[in-house]
Amino acid sequence: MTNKPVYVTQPNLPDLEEFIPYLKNIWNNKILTNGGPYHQELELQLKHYLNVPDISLFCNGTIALITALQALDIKGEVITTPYSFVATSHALMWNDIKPVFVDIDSETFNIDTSKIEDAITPQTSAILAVHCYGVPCDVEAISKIALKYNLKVIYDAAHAFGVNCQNGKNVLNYGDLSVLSFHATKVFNTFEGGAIVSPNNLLKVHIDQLKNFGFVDEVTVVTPGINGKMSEVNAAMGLLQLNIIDAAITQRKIIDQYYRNAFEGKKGIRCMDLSKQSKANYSYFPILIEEDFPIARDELYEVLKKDSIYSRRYFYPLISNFPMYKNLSSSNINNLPVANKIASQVLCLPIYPDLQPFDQQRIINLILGV
Ligand code: T4K
Repeated sequence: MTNKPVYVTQPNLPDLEEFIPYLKNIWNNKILTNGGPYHQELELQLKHYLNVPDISLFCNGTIALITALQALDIKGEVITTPYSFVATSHALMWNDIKPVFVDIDSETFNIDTSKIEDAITPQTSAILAVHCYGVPCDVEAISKIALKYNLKVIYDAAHAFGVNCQNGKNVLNYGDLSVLSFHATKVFNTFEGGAIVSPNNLLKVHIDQLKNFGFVDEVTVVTPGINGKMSEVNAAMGLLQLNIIDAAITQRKIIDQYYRNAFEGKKGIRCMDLSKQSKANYSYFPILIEEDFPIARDELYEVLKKDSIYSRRYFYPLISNFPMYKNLSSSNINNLPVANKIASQVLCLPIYPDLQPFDQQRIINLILGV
């Protein structure tokens, strides 16, 4: 008998019965998109839940990233991390901006702020940093550098829904803009979706124009905007997600702690340090398979796969090693030793609220049994 497959994640869904009345409403009023009532309600509720000045909903995080760069009129070169999902750098390429990769910190896996200044040139206009796995970047250090060199800061906060920094401050309130993803695989999902968090309403209004073809009113187009709007079905899903998000994060925390306890003291396995945040969302459970583990990371990946456990090597390969980036001078392996090493050791284990204790124990037993 083969084991039931366990994937790295599984979307957290509200009861289907709860979704039906929302669908009925959508069917009745026939407003499917373009800033309808559920869209407006979700923006309002998210603004309160996340405690942010302003928020604009999007069809996904990637279009939101592309739009955030346009909203701040970023050009030339942007300093960024190679250790992320490709969408981070792709958003730069879609804006004809050159990514300049800086190595990552070996503890947080986020951009190493001590290396940013060396990468700044007269063409540098911004820093695009990622709160990888929901672990906050060194936001204070990034703010200081940005101020000194007059750079804009955009945070790819795709993983950082509801996260607070070590000082208790909301991670989404740092930088000029923060971008969230509400993809099915995220802690908070709207099937597909995303958002930009703005520090003021002026910027939000500009972003809302950019995501709606540049329309200001029925006959006025002020900018070559894109279609980045979130539909009513996605927004309705978001409203229901808000009812279950706290319970989901609590359940993730239990799973996270169970893994940590199981791997404590195990030679060759390093778990992420979450002490850099006062509130975590436990969106991923990455472990590093270090040199003194009995087998290599890829072998462990195969051992799990053979038993229908589908862990993921987020983020391997590094963005800088993909064909469209590898010829950049900053992609050179000598410039990114830490990122290359972490990418070769990382394995993200299944974590989601519905992960059954039996399956989690199965994963742990397989790992500890090698
Ligand atoms: N910036 C960062 C740092 C990001 O991580 C991402 C996205 C973005 C920007 C862009 O945001 P979006 O434009 O996506 O909103 C997944 C996601 O597609 C992607 O959203 C995410 N990051 C990335 C880290 O992971 P894949 O290729 O690993 O997805 P996939 O389809 O293999 O899903 C993983 C597992 O999840 C599956 O094995 C099974 C499960 N799953 C997946 C889906 C889609 C489900 O159970 N149900 C589902 O509907 O990229």
